[in-house]
Amino acid sequence: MKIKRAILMLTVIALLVAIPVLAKPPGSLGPPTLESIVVTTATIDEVDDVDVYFLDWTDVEGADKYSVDIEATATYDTGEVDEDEVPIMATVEVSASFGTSDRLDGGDMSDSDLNIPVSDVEALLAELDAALAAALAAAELDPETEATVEVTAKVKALDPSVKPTKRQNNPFSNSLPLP
Ligand SMILES: [Ca+2]
Repeated sequence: MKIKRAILMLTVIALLVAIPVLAKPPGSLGPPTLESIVVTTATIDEVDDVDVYFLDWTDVEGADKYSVDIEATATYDTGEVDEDEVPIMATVEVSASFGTSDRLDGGDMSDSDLNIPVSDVEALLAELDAALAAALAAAELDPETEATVEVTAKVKALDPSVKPTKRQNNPFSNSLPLP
């Protein structure tokens, strides 16, 4: 009986010690000022005859506005294999940033959602195509080499009232694939 209680107490102490450590991700420049976000929704919608990706995420207390990064990644086979005969893959990535302060839907910049025009994402994919072509050419690979393309969105909360404001060290959300 006594042993059980001792183990329980040790567990409680371990939790108390672990929490402040977990609050600061390793390698960060300072403590994050705002908590991270979970992006819950990425759907295609139509607003005023314009096709948009509708992104929705969890509210963050104290957030003045939010920044959304769209990342497009192409993964391709380099035609080479490692020592275990496993094909060596390479990736090319491009990204674009959007912010709730640029929203055109009449909402508030602190609203935790955003419409991003599909045409903006298509422009990013065109950029990715060009970057992929350049990478294939540099590696002297067949320009028709097939690539797997994934587009994801991630969000972070911003609070410009916090000084210094130069680079806000808030954590990014999960990366949610766009449909
Ligand atoms: Ca929301």
